[in-house]
Amino acid sequence: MSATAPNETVHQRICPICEACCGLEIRIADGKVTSIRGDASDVFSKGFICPKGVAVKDLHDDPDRLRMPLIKRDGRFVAATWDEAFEEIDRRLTPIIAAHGRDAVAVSLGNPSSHKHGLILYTSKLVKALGTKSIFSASTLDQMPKQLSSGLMFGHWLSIPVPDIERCDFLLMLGANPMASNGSLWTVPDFRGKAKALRERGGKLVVIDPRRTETADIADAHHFIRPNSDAYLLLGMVHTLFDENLVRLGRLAEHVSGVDDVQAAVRGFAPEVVAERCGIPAATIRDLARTLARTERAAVYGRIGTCVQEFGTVNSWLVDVLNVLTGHLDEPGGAMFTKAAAFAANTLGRPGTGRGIVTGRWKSRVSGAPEVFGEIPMNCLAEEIETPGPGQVKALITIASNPVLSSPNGPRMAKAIDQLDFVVSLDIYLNETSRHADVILPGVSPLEDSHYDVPFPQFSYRNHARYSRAILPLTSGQIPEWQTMLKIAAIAQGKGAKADPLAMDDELLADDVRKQAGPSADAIIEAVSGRRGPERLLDLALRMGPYGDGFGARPDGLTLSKVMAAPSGIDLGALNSRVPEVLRTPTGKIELAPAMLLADVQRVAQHLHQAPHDVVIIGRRHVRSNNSWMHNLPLLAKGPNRCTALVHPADATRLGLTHGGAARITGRAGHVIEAQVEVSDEMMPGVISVPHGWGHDLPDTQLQVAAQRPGANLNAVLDDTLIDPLSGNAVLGGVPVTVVAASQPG
Ligand SMILES: Nc1nc2c(c(=O)[nH]1)N[C@H]1C(S)=C(S)[C@@H](COP(=O)(O)OP(=O)(O)OC[C@H]3O[C@@H](n4cnc5c(=O)[nH]c(N)nc54)[C@H](O)[C@@H]3O)O[C@H]1N2
Ligand SMILES: Nc1nc2c(c(=O)[nH]1)N[C@H]1C(S)=C(S)[C@@H](COP(=O)(O)OP(=O)(O)OC[C@H]3O[C@@H](n4cnc5c(=O)[nH]c(N)nc54)[C@H](O)[C@@H]3O)O[C@H]1N2
Ligand code: SF4
Ligand SMILES: [Mo]
Repeated sequence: MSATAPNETVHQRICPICEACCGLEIRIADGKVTSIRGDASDVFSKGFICPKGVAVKDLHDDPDRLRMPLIKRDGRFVAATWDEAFEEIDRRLTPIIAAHGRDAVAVSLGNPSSHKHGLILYTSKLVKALGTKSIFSASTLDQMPKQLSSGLMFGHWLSIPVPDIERCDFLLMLGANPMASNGSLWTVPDFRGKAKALRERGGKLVVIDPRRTETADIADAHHFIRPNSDAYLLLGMVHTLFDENLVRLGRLAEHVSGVDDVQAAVRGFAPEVVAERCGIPAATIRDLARTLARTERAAVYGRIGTCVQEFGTVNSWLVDVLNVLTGHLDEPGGAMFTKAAAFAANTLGRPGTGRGIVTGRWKSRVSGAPEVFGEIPMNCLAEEIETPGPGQVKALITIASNPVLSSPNGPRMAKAIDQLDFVVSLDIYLNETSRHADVILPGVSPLEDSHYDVPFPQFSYRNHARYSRAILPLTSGQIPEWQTMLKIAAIAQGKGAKADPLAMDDELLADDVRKQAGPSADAIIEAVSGRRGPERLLDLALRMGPYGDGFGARPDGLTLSKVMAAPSGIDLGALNSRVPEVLRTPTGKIELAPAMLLADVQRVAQHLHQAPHDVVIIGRRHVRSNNSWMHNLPLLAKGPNRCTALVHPADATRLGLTHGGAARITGRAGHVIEAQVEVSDEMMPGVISVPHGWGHDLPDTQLQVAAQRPGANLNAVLDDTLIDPLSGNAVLGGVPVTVVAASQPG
């Protein structure tokens, strides 16, 4: 913090909105934000920022943002004190647990919970206190396939390699649009600048996407791909590597097992066989494989477009199979493992070996979906609520989660949530999901909260440690979200509504440290005793982490105080090779051919000759929007209608759609949405695109700005029966729909 004008102060603050984790420079005068811009001195993001970072001011000022708990009485929300809210939760939740058991309480975890340390660090404590197996999250609408494939190959769910873009000379990108999303499972602020530098040094960026995206526009080449068919392209590329003798494991040779099994598995997938299925010519598939193999510094990166598919886990696996077989995994300029300063499981325990991962420790009650990373697929939540019998979900706690708009068959989800006996939402808005709550507990404004990114430094293009202090004091009467989580945890444990969250925090911390640190536990507990809550957990994690002071063992090492003293962050250097140290597989090898994935290749083979659907729908992202919840901020809401249906000219003609007219889109379950048509050859023929997160026209919400231009909910027409059976991830792209002009009888 430093002063400029007499009453203006300047603060550094990491943006909590998306995975780019940009440093913001925020000016405050008289308790109000006067400006937000990029923090040019931030060691990691170097001044880059997008419009959503600037909109943090609108978020803080938003009159619709909740600042007091709400309790539903006789069908209407009334403002309540925190004490009343917790008493209501105790009064309603405790009998449900007693009567129906712990699994009857489901938890739905949403995207923002991974961006707030108070939420992410306390989720496991709340879940443990609840003792429920009914855990659902946005992970199964997003990246679970990548987590599963990485877990199987490298031994931990978060050991996910990222392109070393600053040294890369060929980047093949599938199903990602970082020009709009600013990167995902890859923390890479200013992707545009880094892509430009790559091309200026003679490197190439190639994009595979059913839409010619903003990222395709700055690439050297773009290839349309039939949605849901990346597995065929990737198998064709792996086949080419073996077929043309291009496999070079390099340094990794002694650390990889299963190469022969992969070779056998891809035998039936020559480029000439798969070309028609994926819509990419065989010559192009071969050429991509050759370029990848022959470029010294190259990487393949696949993101959400490759995950939200029927073969999401196979796709995610094949991306890294390509990186390994071409010698690009763990090499500079290739796909590398970040070494985070705190909270990374792949820096803990004995290096180079571990327990690996397992799935299916339990199964979902209704459709028998295997547990993955402790979760049941979000696509199973509605049926778990609807289907009677022992273990039926009777209550729901949503934490920064809006499944009514974000999960497929949203209308069914809304109806299911409505039939629950009790719902608590920890949320900042009265929106499409929290309107179903009996109690809403408001989260705090990011400006009133401190910040340290827990997951994203594990996927960053460079190693770094950055902490932000709270800039403004808590609104009077408000409580930090980590304490709210502990209050609910205490209620779930039968300690009642009056339990002291600080005392509970002390107890939980002492238990954890004693389990991990054995004889030195007391000294460690004492050493961090000056802090509470997330800060204490962070100090512990940093000091025990790979750059930490080890509580005196390495006096020059990191502590939270040191990180706090650098408001624009500490740079910990470029990515370094980490194999074998990073591995946590039982064999200590990179498992190139996990049995579960080899078996699933059979399923890919069975669908090889599947004919294209008449029209399939995919989503898209826009830089001025963020999933379902930023449409109430004036700065982002202004400008043209963004919830449009993009349609290729040939499809428009065929379907009788006109530019500016409306399309009527119907999904399998019979739900219908209407969206304004934008005719554009940026779409692949046969594919239309509507962004997700819209549909703010549901009654009883409090989103005044969003309601003026509600848009349509893409997820109303998506199909919640479509799933990647391995990871439980929802299929959100390539879903067949019927489309007619809106004026036609539907
Ligand atoms: N069709 C389709 N559907 C998709 C996707 C897609 O690409 N296509 N993408 C999927 C993906 S990747 C994701 S991650 C999910 C996201 O879906 P969700 O996980 O449901 O997350 P959001 O839509 O971001 O909604 C966030 C919720 O958190 C609340 N919130 C915001 N800030 C805070 C805060 O500081 N504290 C608290 N307590 N609450 C807060 C918001 O009001 C909102 O209710 O959507 C998925 N749905
Ligand atoms: N502005 C903005 N930024 C965001 C978000 C946001 O909503 N808005 N959401 C955040 C979240 S939660 C996430 S998870 C990340 C996601 O970050 P990204 O993965 O970069 O997400 P998208 O921009 O949706 O890009 C996915 C691309 O996949 C393409 N695609 C669809 N189907 C297929 C297919 O079958 N094969 C291939 N190869 N491509 C396909 C789509 O056309 C799209 O261009 O973005 C984050 N950042
Ligand atoms: S890209 Fe935008 S939303 Fe994402 S962290 Fe940076 S400023 Fe925030
Ligand atoms: Mo996401």
